[in-house]
Amino acid sequence: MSNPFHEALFGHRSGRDGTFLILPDGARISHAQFRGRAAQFARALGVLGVRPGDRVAVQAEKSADVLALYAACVGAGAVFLPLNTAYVPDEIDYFLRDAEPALFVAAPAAAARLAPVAEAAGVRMVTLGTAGDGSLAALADKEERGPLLPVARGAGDLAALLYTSGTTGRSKGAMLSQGNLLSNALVLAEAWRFTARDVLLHALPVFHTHGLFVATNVTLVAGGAMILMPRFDADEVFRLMPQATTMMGVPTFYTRLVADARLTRAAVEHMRLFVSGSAPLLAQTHRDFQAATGHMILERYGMTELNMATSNPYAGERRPGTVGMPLPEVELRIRDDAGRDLPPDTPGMIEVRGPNVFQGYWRMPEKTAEELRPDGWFITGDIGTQSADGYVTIVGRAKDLVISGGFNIYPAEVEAVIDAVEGVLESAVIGLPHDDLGEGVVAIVVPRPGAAPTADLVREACTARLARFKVPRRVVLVDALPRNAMGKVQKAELRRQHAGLFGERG
Ligand code: MLC
Ligand code: AMP
Repeated sequence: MSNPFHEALFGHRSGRDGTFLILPDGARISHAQFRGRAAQFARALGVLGVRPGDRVAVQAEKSADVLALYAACVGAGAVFLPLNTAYVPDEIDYFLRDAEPALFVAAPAAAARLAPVAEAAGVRMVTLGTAGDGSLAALADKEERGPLLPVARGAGDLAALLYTSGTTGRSKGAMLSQGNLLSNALVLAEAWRFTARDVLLHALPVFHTHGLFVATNVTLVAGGAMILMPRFDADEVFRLMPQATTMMGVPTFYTRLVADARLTRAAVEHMRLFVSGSAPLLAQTHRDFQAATGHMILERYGMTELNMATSNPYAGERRPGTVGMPLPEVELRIRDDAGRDLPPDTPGMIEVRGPNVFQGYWRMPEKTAEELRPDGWFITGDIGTQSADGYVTIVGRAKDLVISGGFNIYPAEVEAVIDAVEGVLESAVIGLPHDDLGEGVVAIVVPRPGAAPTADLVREACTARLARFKVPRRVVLVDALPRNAMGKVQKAELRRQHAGLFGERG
């Protein structure tokens, strides 16, 4: 039976047995062992009643087993729905009700607090730990490791549902097909010259496009290996780097490495490629990294709905401050508000079309219609320019979005929580320059007349209902918010007024 995506990730490696995963303690898992574990999970999913097309929601800590569960979903034709490990029960509640998964996989440590959430949503819950533990791992252990006959799936079938917040508050599930993921994996592996000899230092989370699809799929189609670090930790990066050939990271990884005296030419001697994305890499960081190591970081641009859209060239000029050129098979255009194509170097809305572009938002046809044109062009919400020789530069965002350490925060969601705090009249959430995270989340809060809500109260309310990375690092109380003639809060003005709030290193 045919399942081209499964075939690309796992098929061509059959009979070969190189290493796929290197764990921080040095343990190795070969491609064949990984396929065996994935086959066990796929069979366990069948036992649990998961059918092709069903969603499998997963909020579990990074581990070899989580990746094997992802691989199992590809083979079983299930739709993988990874969730940020920082999400709190209120947030999980929304995803379970909206996606209606057949199964929810939680971390064992979170089982007690999430079981009632899953039960209320009518979703079966199992657990998966990082050391082969959890009820799902126990079920998988009982299954055969022998080769899996993958469920037949085509390019248009859904492979994953990744939530990305909306500017008006409700998170939207971006539907990614097998064809979307497959085309991007093949294009990137080729563009960045990944081979079976590569060893990727993997310090990203595996619940987002960057760590899951870009890093993992590219390594799998190339038949290479990954050093699976639980999280970014500079000491561990320097300890493990000598075994690696490549690394992918968000800009915060690179600013932290650049600030570290251990970043030298000798330390990166074995490396052939450093990739950055998910947030803007300062041209200065690019230059500092090159001065310390001799390496030009390769910056690329993408988003959940698109996978990767542009990349600086592997062999040609990697231009600092730009995100390079559209990838093969990907079309990109820059337009003004009236829908006219703009000349080179003129800022406008970036639109993208190609086999990488998602299938729409889960059960939100109106939202889909707002952003995805009938002829396939996706309106990114990013403002950019393109030079005459093709290089794209992101110069701003039309969407109200903060990117902190590579995680997206939608102000509307945080403002809704703050506005419900007793004594708060209204609020505006903005991102301000932050040396470590790129942008730090700040809440500008107007108290009700006669009330005196404290910054602590506001932060506590946010902590109870939102993942920690969304919680404002600073809360500033003001008498009124600046508004334009239409009554709209002027966030650009707020960002200007408070620009220096996070001094050195936030
Ligand atoms: C952690 N914290 C953050 C944060 N990460 N706060 C704001 N922004 C972040 N990104 C908070 C924690 O909740 C905690 O808060 C405190 O900071 C310290 O936590 P930590 O775990 O020690 O943080 P650290 O390890 O330093 O994490 C920072 C980081 C990490 C940058 C290494 O966030 C990270 O790995 N980011 C990668 C995100 C990513 O993969 N993005 C790709 C999206 S895909 P408290 O209150 O408890 O002290 C995409 C498409 C594309 O965008 O183009 O790729
Ligand atoms: P996400 O929704 O998490 O996929 O985030 C996608 C957003 O991250 C894009 O719309 C951009 O605003 C931003 N982004 C990704 N890569 C880059 C980059 N290299 N430079 C600037 N912004 C980026």
